[in-house]
Amino acid sequence: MEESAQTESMGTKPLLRVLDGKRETPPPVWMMRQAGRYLPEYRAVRERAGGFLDLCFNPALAMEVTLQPVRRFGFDAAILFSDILVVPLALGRKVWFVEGEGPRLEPLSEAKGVRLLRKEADDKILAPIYETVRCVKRELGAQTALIGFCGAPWTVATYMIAGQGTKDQAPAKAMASAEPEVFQHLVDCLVEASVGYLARQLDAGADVVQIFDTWAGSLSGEAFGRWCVEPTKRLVTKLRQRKPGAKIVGFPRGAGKDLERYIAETGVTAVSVGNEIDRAFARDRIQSRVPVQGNVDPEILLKGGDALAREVDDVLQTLGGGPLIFNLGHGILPQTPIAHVEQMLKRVRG
Ligand code: 1CP
Repeated sequence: MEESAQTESMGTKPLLRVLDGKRETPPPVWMMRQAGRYLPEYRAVRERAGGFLDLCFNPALAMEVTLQPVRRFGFDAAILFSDILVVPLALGRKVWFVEGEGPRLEPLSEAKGVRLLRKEADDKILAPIYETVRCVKRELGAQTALIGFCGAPWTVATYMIAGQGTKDQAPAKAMASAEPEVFQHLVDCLVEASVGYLARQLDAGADVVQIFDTWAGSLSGEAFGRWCVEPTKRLVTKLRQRKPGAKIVGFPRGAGKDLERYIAETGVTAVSVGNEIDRAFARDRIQSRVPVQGNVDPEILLKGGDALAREVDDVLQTLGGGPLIFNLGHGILPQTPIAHVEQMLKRVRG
């Protein structure tokens, strides 16, 4: 019963058809960070909610901000409103957000702290997020896909070790090279917790999940294999053991040419490509193997005008001949005018 209902809904959602390897004209569109500060209706809810985490853990309000960009722009997908740092929170770490600055965590600088980490996330803490997924799912139209997500083990580990965002991920890199077995334990905990977290989002109704490896670009060579590719591969494999056929989009931002290795080894269904990726390379070496999502430059979306028109046309001309999910190369910038998003959509949809 459930199986046939799922197959039926897959047939009607353009984004899921692309993930099955089909080409759609026009391509389905959504934007990374599509719920956020550039929207006045988001800022209004955010003010009502109190802190950022209060918003993430309030299913009624999180549902509302998840749906806002879909209502306003008719995007082909909604992305769950939450954050990658709820996983460390569910692993028992302290996490908070400083207004105007960003996330803060109690840093994990010592081996002892890492060894004491639990492997299982506390599902009681994450329950409101699964409730948000169920609520959003009920409200979405038959054509709109629901995307769940988590951070990749490497990226989440960089925040857990440093206690905040870092330019070059130096604290995590230092631990990974000085005490690789300690760092491996942290990554292993994150793989386990993330498998459970994504499986529960899929159980609650997410159609697809995305793994954000925002800081993959700070790894190269052997370290890229050990801390980006290998944990992602394990996450994908274990998730599919629990949820056979799960659709998984990988986003190893900044991976450059290592993207080939990432898709060959991790088993992700599709990849989201950042702005560093040459579009001809993405077409010839990546899209020939898996569907591609991306990669309008958020800085050009901010500028708008002719530059934006050229950027949209270039994505469509280079990548529109194969399975493409039209998106940005990274999150929308908060100062972006709404009119530029409208201009982009009009150009994509004709
Ligand atoms: O007060 C606010 O409104 C804070 C801004 C904000 C928002 C809107 C944060 C803080 N997180 C979010 C939501 C969020 N985060 C989503 C929601 C869905 C959507 O895309 O609309 C998603 C997918 C994320 C994922 C996320 N959080 C990533 C990976 C993607 C990326 O953008 O690279 C990362 C690195 C984070 C950590 C984080 N959370 C928030 C900030 C400002 C940051 C980055 C901080 C830093 O590196 O210093």
